[in-house]
Amino acid sequence: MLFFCTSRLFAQAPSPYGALPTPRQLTWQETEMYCIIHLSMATMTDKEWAYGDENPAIFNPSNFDAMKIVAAAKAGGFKGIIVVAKHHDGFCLWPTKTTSHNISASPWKNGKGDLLKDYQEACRKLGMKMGVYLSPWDRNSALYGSPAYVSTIYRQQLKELYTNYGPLFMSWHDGANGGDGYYGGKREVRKIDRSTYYGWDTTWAITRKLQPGAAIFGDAGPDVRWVGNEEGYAGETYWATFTPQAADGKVPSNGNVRYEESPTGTRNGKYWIPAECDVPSRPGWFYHQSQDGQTKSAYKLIDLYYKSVGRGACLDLGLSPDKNGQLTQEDIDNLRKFGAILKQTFAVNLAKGATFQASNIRSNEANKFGPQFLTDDDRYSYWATDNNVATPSLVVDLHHPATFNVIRLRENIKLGQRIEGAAIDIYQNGSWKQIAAVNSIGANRLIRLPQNVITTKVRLRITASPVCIAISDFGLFKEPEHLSAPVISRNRDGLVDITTEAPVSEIHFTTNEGEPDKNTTRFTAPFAFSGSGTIKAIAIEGGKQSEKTVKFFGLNKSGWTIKADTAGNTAQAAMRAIDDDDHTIYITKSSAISQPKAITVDMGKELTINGFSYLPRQDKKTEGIVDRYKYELSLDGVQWFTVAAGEFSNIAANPIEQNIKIKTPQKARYFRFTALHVIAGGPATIAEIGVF
Ligand code: FUL
Repeated sequence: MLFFCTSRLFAQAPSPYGALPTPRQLTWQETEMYCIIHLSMATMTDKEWAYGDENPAIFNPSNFDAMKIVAAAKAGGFKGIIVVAKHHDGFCLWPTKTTSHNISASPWKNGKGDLLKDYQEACRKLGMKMGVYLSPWDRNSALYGSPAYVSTIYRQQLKELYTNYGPLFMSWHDGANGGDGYYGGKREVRKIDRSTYYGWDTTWAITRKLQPGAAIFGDAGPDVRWVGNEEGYAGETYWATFTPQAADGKVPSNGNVRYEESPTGTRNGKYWIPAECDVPSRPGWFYHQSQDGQTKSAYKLIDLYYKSVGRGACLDLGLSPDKNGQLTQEDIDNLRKFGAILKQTFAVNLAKGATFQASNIRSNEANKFGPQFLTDDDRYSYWATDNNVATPSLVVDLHHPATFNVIRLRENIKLGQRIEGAAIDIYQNGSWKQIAAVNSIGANRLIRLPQNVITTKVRLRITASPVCIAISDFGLFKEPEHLSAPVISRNRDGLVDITTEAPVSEIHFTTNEGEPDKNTTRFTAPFAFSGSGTIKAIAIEGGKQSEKTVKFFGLNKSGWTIKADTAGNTAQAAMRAIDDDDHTIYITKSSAISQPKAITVDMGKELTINGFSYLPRQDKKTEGIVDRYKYELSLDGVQWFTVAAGEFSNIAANPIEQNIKIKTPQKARYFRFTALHVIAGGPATIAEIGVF
């Protein structure tokens, strides 16, 4: 009798460990993948951020069909969408009562249209979730910067969205805040204090009341944190727990976080705030015709999937309808292909039907805590060990040789994120051989091996955990075979090389915008290409063809010299800006803080210039990144004419190469790039500057 009681006592579930997810966060976690859709004023003006002074008359996406866009996302395996209802320019895509700067002032459907309604309807019909993005920064509003903006406009807009367009699974609040804008005609710079201005606690209380199921996204949470980059990946080791730290030592709020810690999170962090990995499917968030052909390929998306969802975060992929309101065929095809690859990969769990032998089962109660729960497709039923067994192992006997390259592990996160180390072994030639190791598991861990392995037995070893374990899933999968796309590179002498991961029988390419296939030029040795243009290549092996690689090159920089550096730095240091090496950074002298920070280049001969490129530093730091510029040309280095000036929008969060076309091509031998404003003050930084 006594024995019976004790075993009943032991049979209790393990105590939860650390911060825990709320039911709302669990639902969000299970969503795994959704798309954020940017179609607004910036689409019409071909910018990444519109300024706020746009005339609603230019907004007319005449072929917009929400069903088509939502269906394309669904075909990609995405389970929801987030609609950008208002971007930084302040134009509202629904007929709001808060401002006349909204869709009813546009010619679209004669001012009777409502994009949000259309999306809501499409989501309902297609069984997709919907969320909203409402930019706190509003470059149109005259009131922006005053308390009245927050209370009578921003919160009011949220109330309209929450009341009329639910049910919402997310409320998305981005961190880009304050700066220059139209502001009702004032055209000035408005700064706000990110930690106090928006009064987020009051705002979020509205969200909780009107849309209790919506997970709130912000740089520091409260439900979902930004992963700290717009490249679509979480840290290789990833914790859903997070203790946000403010950059300035104050209490962190939305837009005020030390982003260095965001990809990884905080082991034993104070709160459960998992990360969302947001990444545009094209280089920018908005559609730009000049970026056609640069959509991330299906296999590039697959790579990001493993680095986001596969590390325990969620993936938020940006879709960018064009001026007519349509996704390009290329974007639609990519989504479909991506969805098909995922479906095929995860169709069969090769571990189903295997015999599991665990080194320990909690209180010996296999029916309650045994490893059979690992393959039942329930994220919360689990194998657990006794309280004093934190590093158990599990032998999975597949009974026959199986081929796979993906291993899936999940913890029952209702009991927290517990495990700190795990290794996978396979049985080969009579002994165990380790093939992978990770430091975190969490909601979902996909280990993608570089090659298939074949084995009859797999062993999971938990190598570190502060407490007993609660694992809910073990899966083995095989990705469909595919050929990796080639890599195209050019050296400083203008020689182009095209390489592949593994040897292939043929590589074909084009240099004239044409599409490569087995009939276009075959690559046999590096070739000279010093002009500006796009090279596209494919690999062919055993009847299989790879995805194509597309690489754009500016004019070759050999022979270029630094003419003068008005920031007073040495020419040698400034060469880093034109050394064709993305990893070296030129930093102008800090003594030049108040002066314009410029770099002047002599290209050695007169050339026709169509535009220029600026690559910001690629080392994950934002100091000195130029966000307002002037670009001048000269034939003799004495007389200068300005051919472009403007803003590099969103360059801090998405530091991709900025390609600026000048209105009419010009002849010049010299160019001067001036930083009119840099992020975080101080000197300007340049990874590369080029012309095309
Ligand atoms: C950022 C914005 O500044 C970008 O334009 C984009 O909307 C991205 C999703 O969020 O904060």
